[in-house]
Amino acid sequence: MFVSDRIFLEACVELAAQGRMTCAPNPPVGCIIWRDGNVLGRGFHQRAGSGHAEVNALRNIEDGAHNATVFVSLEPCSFVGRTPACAQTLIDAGVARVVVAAVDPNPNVAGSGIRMLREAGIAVDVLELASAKELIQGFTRRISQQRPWVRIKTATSLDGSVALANGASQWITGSAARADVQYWRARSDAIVTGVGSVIADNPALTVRDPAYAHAQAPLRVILDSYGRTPSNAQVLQGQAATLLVHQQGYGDVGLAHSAHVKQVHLTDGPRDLHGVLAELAQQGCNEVLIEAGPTLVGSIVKAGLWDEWIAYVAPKILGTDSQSVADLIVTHLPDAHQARLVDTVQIGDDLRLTLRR
Ligand code: AOF
Ligand code: ZN
Repeated sequence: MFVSDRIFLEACVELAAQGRMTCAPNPPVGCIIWRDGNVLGRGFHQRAGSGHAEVNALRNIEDGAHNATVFVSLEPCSFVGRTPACAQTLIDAGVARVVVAAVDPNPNVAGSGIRMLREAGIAVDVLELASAKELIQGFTRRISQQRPWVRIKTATSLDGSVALANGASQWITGSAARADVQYWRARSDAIVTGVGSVIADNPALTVRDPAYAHAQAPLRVILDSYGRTPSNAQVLQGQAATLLVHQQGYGDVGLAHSAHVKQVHLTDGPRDLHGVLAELAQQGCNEVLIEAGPTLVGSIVKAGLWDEWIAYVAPKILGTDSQSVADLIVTHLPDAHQARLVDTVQIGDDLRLTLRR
């Protein structure tokens, strides 16, 4: 191992992030090929079904990658899927050494890519970089737990309210915070909300910032037990796909008027949050964003089904005649739902907290 291995791998992680908004359901992956002090090629995985990072990095090397060192943020795959096995491609290219930042959690790979390379006489080092694991956290959740990485987004007053008791809620946080939400929408594979929010706020749940024009439009998911989504709701319009989740026996009338709108029925309806998340995982969602009111946020917290929370906090006080961000009751302090603060940043006049469980 060399001191520079880590630096190259961190660069691979950065490269991989370029594919983050387009590569789902596949994980983002970045690859750098190096020989005799020169970077020969670099590549990232852009879209499922198209070239893997390693293949894209090899593509433009004129005299081949013989004896080269390959840095890659994820273990090279060992199976022929939509594309040929990268481990075999690297063996065929005659590379000397492969440095991997994370093992592929896909049970079809799970170490077998590394094994293939070693059996072919290639030196392989696995560094297990935290940033590389974080990069694929959604993919890992889906592949190993059959549910996506669940990220809650809320915008509250300083005292944790999302609205006044009379329902007035628009623009608690400022325009910079609202613009920042576009990033989290763009990197999500689905945006989930409840029908109550659809009726009250009529959100479009789309990515509109031109900076993310290249992003795959996230699936809009409405938890709507009894089919109450108004037929003229914004979430049913536009190019982005929408999924309505109903209870068995409800919600069939008059909504499936567009090729972009699909309906799914769960036996216990959307209150079966495990069922909802399993359905989204089934549809290839690695990361989902919950943009919902207190009822849904409360249910997710009570069920312990969130991974990350992006909390925008405005320096405003709404007082007691207002609605808490999460509809739940805690009677004993030790029973409080505990989160871990991982990042804080000021965005415009507001604060953005990133929390993990
Ligand atoms: C790699 N390099 O750049 C990526 C990998 O359906 P396929 O053929 O595209 O294969 C997808 C699987 O390949 C995916 O589930 C994951 O295990 C691995 N992703 N592997 O060697 C890459 N994106
Ligand atoms: Zn591959």
